[in-house]
Amino acid sequence: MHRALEVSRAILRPVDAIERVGDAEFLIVLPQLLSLEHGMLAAARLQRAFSEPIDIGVRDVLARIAIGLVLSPDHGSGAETLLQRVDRACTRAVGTISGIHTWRAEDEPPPIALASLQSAIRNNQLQAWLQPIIDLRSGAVMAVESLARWLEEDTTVATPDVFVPLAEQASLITPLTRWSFNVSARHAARIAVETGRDLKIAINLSPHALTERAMIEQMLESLRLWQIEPERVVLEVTETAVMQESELVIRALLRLRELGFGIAVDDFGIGNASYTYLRRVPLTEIKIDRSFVVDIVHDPRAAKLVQSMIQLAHALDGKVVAEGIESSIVQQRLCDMGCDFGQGYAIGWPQPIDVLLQDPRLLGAAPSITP
Ligand code: G
Ligand code: MN
Repeated sequence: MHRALEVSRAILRPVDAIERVGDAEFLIVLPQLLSLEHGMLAAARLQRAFSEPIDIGVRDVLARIAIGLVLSPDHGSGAETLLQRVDRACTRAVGTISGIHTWRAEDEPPPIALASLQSAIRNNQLQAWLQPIIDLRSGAVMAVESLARWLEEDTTVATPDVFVPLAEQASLITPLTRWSFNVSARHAARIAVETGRDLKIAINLSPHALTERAMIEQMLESLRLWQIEPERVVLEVTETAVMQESELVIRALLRLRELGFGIAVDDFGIGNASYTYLRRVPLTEIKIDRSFVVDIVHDPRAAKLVQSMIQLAHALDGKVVAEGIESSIVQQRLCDMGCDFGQGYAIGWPQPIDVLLQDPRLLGAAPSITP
């Protein structure tokens, strides 16, 4: 049994349930609590137990734990709401001295209003940040992925995983896509001027937008304006999104491929991966989802799956990009497995273009294999 489970079990009541829900994350359910104070007492006892060094066989370790508390029904009901709130409380707890935080309504971010997204697009409050993608063998930066950021006075209003679905529901996806494509093309042009290198630019596309009449023409127009060849642009589409879409999307992708664009299957492995789909989409790249990548070092099954994704991409004459590389060990392992390209926090964060342009690796200077 996990050592943390043992320590906790000794403190909890027999009716309490504890479950490991992540690498170092545990969910504890305390039924029939008399009051929130009893929950806080349990949290304080757990804190105390973990403040002693734990003997893990080879040596003693001192763990610092963060505890988030949520009380049902006072703070909400339904498993999904409770889990989401306890997760938020935990994140808050990390930044406190006691390491314990009880959920409060103020912890929830305010819901974003559609009108504000609309005006953010119109008034240029969105930015396209860039994350470097390197050749895993040489370490040289080969491409950048353009990632939308919605910022007001240097604080993030919302991340794309929140505002892109919102835009999709509200018919804002076309103006959002148009904006994203234009600004990415402009960035690519600036990189070419300032570095003298033809880096590729990867742009995330919502397939909904592709079915819009005139979208492809507008994309070509934008590339002409910035003097970028379609061959330098990789369009990233998620597999789930394409699967849900019609014949129209596949047709648009075929046309884009013919025009010279690269087509990447984004977040590969977590959607409706279907061989039918792989057979029909004219892909040039597969981007392995980070949920597989983070696990390759300690989970042999994840490693085998990643290995087979690499083989699959190569068999289809495509390249493979690993997403979410957060350590140099993972980076090295992927390189050994024959993965072509990689991106992730260990290689480079998404950054505003002005910051990215300071990165010496962009100039093709001595590539560093270990970041
Ligand atoms: O769906 P897509 O793969 O395009 O999502 C990219 C998102 O992943 C961006 O919001 C970016 O900030 C984030 N990201 C980039 N590198 C890493 C990483 O190494 N780890 C994690 N957790 N997220 C990352
Ligand atoms: Mn992407």
